[in-house]
Amino acid sequence: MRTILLTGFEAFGGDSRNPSADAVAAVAASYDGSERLIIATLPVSFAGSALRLRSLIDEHDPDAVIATGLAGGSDRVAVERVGINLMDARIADNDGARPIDQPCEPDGPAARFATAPVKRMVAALDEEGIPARASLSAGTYVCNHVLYTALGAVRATVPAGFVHVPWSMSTAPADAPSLPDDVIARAVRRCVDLVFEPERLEPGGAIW
Ligand code: PCA
Repeated sequence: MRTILLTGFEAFGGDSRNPSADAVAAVAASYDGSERLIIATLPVSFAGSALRLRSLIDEHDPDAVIATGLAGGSDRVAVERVGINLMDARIADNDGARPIDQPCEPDGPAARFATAPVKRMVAALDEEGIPARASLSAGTYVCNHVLYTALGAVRATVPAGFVHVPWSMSTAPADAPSLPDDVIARAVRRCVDLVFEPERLEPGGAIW
């Protein structure tokens, strides 16, 4: 049996909940797949999230890692392709840290590509009628930091990736785009089920 580490984030920015943690908890509660699923809620802290993630990886030696977080204002699930070596925080994290134009890892590469099958995951969500896209930027806040950290912390053979979710209907501020809570959980579950699959070679990307 293989081990999959699946993480969500605690609330931040004055919110009382984070739909990523809700979705991860829902996936764990109903998980009937064949792998061992380890779930965790990461702190929205640059330093704290990386510490916790590294200690989870040390403790469980996962065969795959999927981290999830909220992209408030997005109307669809975004499967991230790249983590960049940059912290540039528009708001302070939950520990009060607000790095501006600092590297996540001073000696790390400029970027690390997700090793989870991004296009396959997006195609599967499309097929289920769940709005989804592949994303070329996870931002420069704690989610990007976690993606970048995870990709550097696991062995090269371990698929790792990040899924940004929109607001859920039960957490969205008035007039913000959202998806039903159960749809977000289904999207995360689908990504968990596909994490060991090979990537699909099909055209994608953006032409601006
Ligand atoms: N979203 C933030 C950090 C935690 C979360 O859920 C982000 O996109 O960086």
